[in-house]
Amino acid sequence: MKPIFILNGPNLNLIGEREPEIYGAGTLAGIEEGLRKQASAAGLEINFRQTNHEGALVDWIQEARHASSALILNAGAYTHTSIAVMDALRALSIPIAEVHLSNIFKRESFRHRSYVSPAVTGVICGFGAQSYRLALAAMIEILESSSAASHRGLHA
Ligand code: CA2
Repeated sequence: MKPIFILNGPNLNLIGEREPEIYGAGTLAGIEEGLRKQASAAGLEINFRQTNHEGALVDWIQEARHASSALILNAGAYTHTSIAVMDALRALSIPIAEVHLSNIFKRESFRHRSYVSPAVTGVICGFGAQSYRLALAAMIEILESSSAASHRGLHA
């Protein structure tokens, strides 16, 4: 099975250092470690990355088309601005989860619009680091049930 890509956008490298009341006290490295263990308990690997650059995020989403079995994406502020990220996502045919640490609908109105949501399988927000764990659990279930179905000859 190909790894599950977990891609993080701008400023997510700062969580745990600044604004803990919004994003929690945990670091991105701590989130990564927990997700790696969760995936490995299910016999799966993750490929976890963060960038502050929109083009890099687009390149990685394109890479996920062939190199990953599923994608978990926290596009950070690009969620609310990036048609390029949305277009890249629309080229994927793997399951995709949009995650946010904060409940974007409880915050400023400019955060209520997501260009990512229309291009993904599902959205989880507002549970802090647990948003990522819930998204990974959903991706693992989807992959397990589609691999079980393909073993029974139900899928191509
Ligand atoms: O809640 C989320 O996960 C967000 O994607 C986080 C983004 C924000 O722009 C989105 O609206 C919601 C921000 C990432 C972290 O930004 C920080 C800025 C200052 C200090 C610490 C983190």
